[in-house]
Amino acid sequence: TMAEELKNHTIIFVVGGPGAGKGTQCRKIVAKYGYTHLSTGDLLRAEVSSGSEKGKELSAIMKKGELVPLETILEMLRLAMIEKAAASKGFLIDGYPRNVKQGTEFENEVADPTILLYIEVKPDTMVERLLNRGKTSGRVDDNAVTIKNRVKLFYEATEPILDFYEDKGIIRKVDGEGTREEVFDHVVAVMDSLK
Ligand code: B4P
Repeated sequence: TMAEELKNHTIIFVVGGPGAGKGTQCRKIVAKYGYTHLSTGDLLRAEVSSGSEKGKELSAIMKKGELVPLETILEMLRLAMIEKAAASKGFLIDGYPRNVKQGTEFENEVADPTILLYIEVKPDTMVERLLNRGKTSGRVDDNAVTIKNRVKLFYEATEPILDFYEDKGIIRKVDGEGTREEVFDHVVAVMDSLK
């Protein structure tokens, strides 16, 4: 089963608001610790670039700043994890879970997460960084209207997962407000505590 296959793998959920720096910090973790980085946003954008019918539906959802259906995203993640399991010692699951249901379904169908790394930033910081990225990213969701929706949805749907995982004792919060390097110093402290 999937759970057996992943028994010796560390699984880290990387959670934070839009533009909190999840992808940025994950790339730094990969460079230093060699984990396998799976970004749900990147998986979705890859499907969109393929030009498939499904990709068109996904793009429309992302453009509004909404969440794509749970089954779609979980299946993408599961397949990517199976593909990489043999060559990997651990996974950074970046951008997932976005709500409690995504978390519980992952536990049912894949495995239990080792920790949840929570990158905490203020809403103003999210908006500022994403508007800045929007100048060059070409992403359909990096515009003022969509950003506002994404931030709102984060506080409504994603932040409440902290209560859920608090009880499990796996949350590791880091301050995401500093420079990329300052934030990474906090992340390193968490990563080093895992060994
Ligand atoms: P994501 O791709 O996850 O987008 P994100 O929240 O913008 O990413 P991130 O936090 O990684 O920001 P980054 O490091 O790039 O999701 C996009 C969409 O996909 C969602 O809205 C949703 O529609 C869909 N989706 C994704 N996962 C889903 C799921 N599980 N279920 C359903 N739908 C899902 O940083 C942002 C910017 O800030 C960059 O320009 C970066 O250079 C800059 N930055 C980073 N750290 C900085 C720092 N310390 N100081 C200054 N700038 C910094």
